[in-house]
Amino acid sequence: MKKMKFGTLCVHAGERPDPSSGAHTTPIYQTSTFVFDSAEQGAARFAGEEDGYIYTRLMPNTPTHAVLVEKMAALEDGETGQAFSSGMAAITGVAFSLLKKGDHLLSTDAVYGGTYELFESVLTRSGIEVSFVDTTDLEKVQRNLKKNTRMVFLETPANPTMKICDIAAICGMARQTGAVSIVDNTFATPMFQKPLAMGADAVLHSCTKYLGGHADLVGGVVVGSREFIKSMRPVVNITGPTMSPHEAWLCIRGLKTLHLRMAKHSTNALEVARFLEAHRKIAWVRYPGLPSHPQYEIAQQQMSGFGGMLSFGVAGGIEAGRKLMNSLELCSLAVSLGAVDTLISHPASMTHAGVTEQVRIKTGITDDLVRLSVGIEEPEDIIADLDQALERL
Ligand code: LCS
Repeated sequence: MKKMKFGTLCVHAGERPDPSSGAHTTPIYQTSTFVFDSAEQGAARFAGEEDGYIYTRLMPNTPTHAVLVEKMAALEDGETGQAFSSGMAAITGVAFSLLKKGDHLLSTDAVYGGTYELFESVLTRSGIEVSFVDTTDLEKVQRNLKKNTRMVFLETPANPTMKICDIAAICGMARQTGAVSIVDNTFATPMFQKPLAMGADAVLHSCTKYLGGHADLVGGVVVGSREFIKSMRPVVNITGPTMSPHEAWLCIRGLKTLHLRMAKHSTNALEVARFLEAHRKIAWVRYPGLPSHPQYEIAQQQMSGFGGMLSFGVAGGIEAGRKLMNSLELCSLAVSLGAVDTLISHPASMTHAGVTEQVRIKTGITDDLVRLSVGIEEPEDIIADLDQALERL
């Protein structure tokens, strides 16, 4: 059958009637272990000679997880995937599967604060060399690739600066050096950006965000080739970053409407971005769908839509920004993103508080930066809320 369109894959990929009961909707396999037919079968599964379930911590976890990763592999154009208990667990799993003492990691400089701290403190403490590079500058990327560079990590659009880097160009450079390239696709989702098709070796997500979509689960997922996912088996099985079957089920449920939600997040965010850009009390706005975005052209080339995230600065700096955040009535003052409702936060004092001021300023996470995760409410209501809060400044 011809490969189905993205929205159809969101609904159908991975789905099948449950083999044991015929249940139409994937059951939550809430079990910690699986019964073997024989001692020989148990031994064959442990030896990797036979596929099948063993124990929920061990890959491939449970049939609920299997549906989730099959759906995600279809959406990202990958072969298979692995679910994790959080986005951070997914990044940790990939990093420890690929890197050992003496290896070098090149990462986008402006990444989610947790990712920055993992790379900057946990990995370096393990004897791994890390360079944070402005990946919007291809020359800088080339200059920082070394003989021992084993992993290149890109986050694009980046949290919260919305900086965009050229995935195809950088993955090509990484390949020439013999490094594996990984893209955090949390902000764009596979609806708007397909890193594997642009040359990445693996793509990962915080499922907590748009994939789950309803701010009711914490999870992560990695998608790539069968070989890549298999290579993570020792670290995944031993360290135990298991997603719970219930979270896997919630994520499957969320993914069925990903295409509808992302379309609305995106049109809403563009309207909100235009409103903010035209407002006299707003100093600047960063949204990849606005021609004022510094990497607008790359965004046009490698993204088919621009998602629901934007950042802006209020004239009057952080004090005015705080007043704005405290005056909102519809939008919730909360971290995380990708929920159906609009969330607003202040990265310098919240998600990126663990990043030193010097690094924050250097990477563009300025004190006046306010981050907005535009929800799927009607845009007039989001704009009216922002407008009344701006009027109070
Ligand atoms: N990657 C990106 C781009 C993220 O924004 C986050 C979390 C993660 C990975 C980690 O995922 P988690 O472990 O939380 O599932 N970003 C957050 C944020 O901006 N606010 O709260 C969490």
